[in-house]
Amino acid sequence: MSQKLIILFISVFLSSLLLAGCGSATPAQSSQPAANGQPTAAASSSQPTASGPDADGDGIPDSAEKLLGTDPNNADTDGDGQNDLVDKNPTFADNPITETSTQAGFKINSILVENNVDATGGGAPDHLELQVTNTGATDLTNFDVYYTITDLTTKGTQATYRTLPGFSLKAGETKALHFDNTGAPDHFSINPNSFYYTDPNQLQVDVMLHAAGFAPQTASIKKDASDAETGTD
Ligand SMILES: [Ca+2]
Ligand SMILES: [Ca+2]
Ligand SMILES: [Ca+2]
Repeated sequence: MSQKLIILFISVFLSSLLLAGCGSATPAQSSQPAANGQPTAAASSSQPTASGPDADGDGIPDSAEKLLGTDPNNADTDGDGQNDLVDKNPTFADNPITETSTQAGFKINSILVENNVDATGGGAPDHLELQVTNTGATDLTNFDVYYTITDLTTKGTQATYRTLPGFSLKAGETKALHFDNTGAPDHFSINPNSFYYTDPNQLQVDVMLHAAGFAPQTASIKKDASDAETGTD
């Protein structure tokens, strides 16, 4: 009897241990994957909304920059010196160009916002492009640009200021100046979330180009609604 009882007690004890083990193993297993898998997955899937990738380190996740219309690759989208996170109007800069010189050192020959072509004459993706000629006898450097993009339907305007480091024009030289995100020489970055790329309405683009010590030059062009590739603008 006592042996049977002992065996019974042992078997009950072991069974209860096993049951308890199973009982605790089940939650442990469900919490283990939850700890090893779920939370990781949850963390990575919640990251884009909680913090998410922030390519330019301005404190605004890339996904939020898209919603805000700000540049995920530029901490100061409008170039006014204020970080996107603290800028009350991060897509609109006041024009800081205060040049007083009236000497015309260069001219803008043409402005394009669509129907662009590459160097071989083949079609190139739509982008803002200026063709500029140095009309003087002095090499020009220290260019900067201020451009506005206005939605002609909603009348909303985005305004950007940029210095153009590396862009220069020798006396008499003609060059194209591009605003896109190819990173090629004489190509300067543009906000991929700007009206230019996201707004299907007709847009008005106004550009002021400036070289230090010379009169700013301006050019304007309309970009067709819905990105229609019509006309020769
Ligand atoms: Ca950012
Ligand atoms: Ca940014
Ligand atoms: Ca800013």
